[in-house]
Amino acid sequence: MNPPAGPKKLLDWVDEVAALTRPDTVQWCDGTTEEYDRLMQLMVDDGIAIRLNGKKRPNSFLFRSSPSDVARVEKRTYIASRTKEAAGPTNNWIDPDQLKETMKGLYDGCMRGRTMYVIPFSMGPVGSNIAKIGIEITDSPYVVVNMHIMTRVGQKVLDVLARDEEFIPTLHSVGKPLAEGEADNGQWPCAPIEEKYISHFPEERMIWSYGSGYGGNALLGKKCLALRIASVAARDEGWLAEHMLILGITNPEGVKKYVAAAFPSACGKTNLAMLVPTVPGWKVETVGDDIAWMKFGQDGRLYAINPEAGFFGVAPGTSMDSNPNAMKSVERDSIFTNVALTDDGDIWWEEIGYDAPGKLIDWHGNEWDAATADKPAAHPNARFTAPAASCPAMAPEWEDPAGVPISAILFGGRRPGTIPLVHQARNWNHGVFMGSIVGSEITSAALDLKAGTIRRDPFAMLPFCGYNMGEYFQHWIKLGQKADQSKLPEIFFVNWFRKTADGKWLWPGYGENSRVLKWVFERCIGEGEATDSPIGWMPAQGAIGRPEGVSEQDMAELLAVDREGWLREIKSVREEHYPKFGDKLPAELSAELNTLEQRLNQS
Ligand code: SAT
Ligand code: MN
Repeated sequence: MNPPAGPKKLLDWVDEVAALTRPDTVQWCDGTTEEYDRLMQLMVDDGIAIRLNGKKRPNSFLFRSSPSDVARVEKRTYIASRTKEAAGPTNNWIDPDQLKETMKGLYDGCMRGRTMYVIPFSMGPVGSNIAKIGIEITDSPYVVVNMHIMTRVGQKVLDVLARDEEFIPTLHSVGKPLAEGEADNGQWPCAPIEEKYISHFPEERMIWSYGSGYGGNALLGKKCLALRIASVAARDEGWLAEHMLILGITNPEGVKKYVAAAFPSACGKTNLAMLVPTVPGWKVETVGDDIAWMKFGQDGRLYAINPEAGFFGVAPGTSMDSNPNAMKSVERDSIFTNVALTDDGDIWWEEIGYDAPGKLIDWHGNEWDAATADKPAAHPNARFTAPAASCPAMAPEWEDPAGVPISAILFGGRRPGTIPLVHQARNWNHGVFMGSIVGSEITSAALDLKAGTIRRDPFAMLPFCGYNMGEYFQHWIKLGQKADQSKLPEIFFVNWFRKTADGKWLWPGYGENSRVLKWVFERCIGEGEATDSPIGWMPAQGAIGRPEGVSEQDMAELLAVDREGWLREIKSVREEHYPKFGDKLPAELSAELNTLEQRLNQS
């Protein structure tokens, strides 16, 4: 595709980047199938991509990244706002001028020997008033094909751009220029860790990424734009950009409600978004599995869109048992990164639901034998990229530009103790309090935190909030104050991860979580029996059906108020968590903490 006509500031920026990075050629992306096929063939020919067996996995490809480039790198992710305070206590900050200086040095000539691609993309249905347009410049064809799936790319986006000229510029390079005659030779190009930068300039609404080709470091529409930069825009414009899945739930009478839910990573967000209910007659449909952009509509209700168009899901652990809809989504037209390859040209990963069929090639490209292997065949953060349209569970209205009205918001984390299966906030501020204390218990000693401590991840936004997290809490409280109280979503705290003292799961999770969703649904329509408790509304006895294999005693434990545990929780929040936010912590949240304590002490 030739350079489009205008807008001028876009063409100027592209010229400026090309002059700095000096690619061999510049290519504008049109988002067509022809373009996708051509780039895939190019990468197959270069030995970067492997075409999978078309009979088993039609139109699908495998990539293997460098072992030094397998996940987002939070250490190298920066919020370069004008002041350190604006970035807040939980983000890495560098002065923006200094960071630009450093990065311009790295970008200088960094695309030599490569093609520079210009990708016009829309986050959200093209033309939706909640959607935003971005341009990603990248020297990675892997990024282009992933962006084809994860976002909406192409001419339609340029048409909108020609009209309102607004776009978010995002610049990406793998950071591996090629000398004359040099080629990648099948090696994943990237820069060493200390040269990687995932940088955000919130005031300018701009993203610069260098040195990594993987996931959220490189697909800049996702965490960088749709969360970090969008959260800043949302604060300024009075809406919400959240790390939340969106699902629709329909009761046997055909009434449908929408739920948004935030969980830290490794809590099964994609599984919940695509859940197959065990409760007869109920249906769950997917609107999104990772990000929600929510705006108040004219009618005072909160409407959500999924800004993405595909799934970038963790492969290991995904099976016909844990998530049949995800398995069906990756049957064709998918990209796999760092999974294992079978000898008949298909993919395999740990806990895919069947044994490795004989010898495999692992994610390093080496032979792997289940009988002798001491390391997994797929990287634990191996991913599939699949079009949302391939998922059988998609709600028909998932691309509705108006979004879907949200009735309930769930927060949750991995908490073996204290937090019950579900409880409901008394009001909006109490719900914001719940979001602010979200966290998961540290299980692996790999992190230099003691096992058993809680890694707080408020709103599951800690790595994704583009500004001061204390101000982010304030923003949530302010939106609630301004809204029509009767139209605000109900807020719930859920926990699928309770364990017994001897380490056994108390709750089966997966499809059985529909029992909790059913109660949430019923609470939203003024049904669903609840009792008042010191921590909020709890399901009345019998209000949540008991899954097979869960004893009455387990059920009672799952739905009890653990007074001692909550008092410890309060202490930990008061002494270790809230002080991080200093005077930015809203007084409303300290007040909620005190109220909770009083109610527990009176109980
Ligand atoms: O790599 S992504 O940021 O897209 C996914 C994740 O790490 O949550
Ligand atoms: Mn995520």
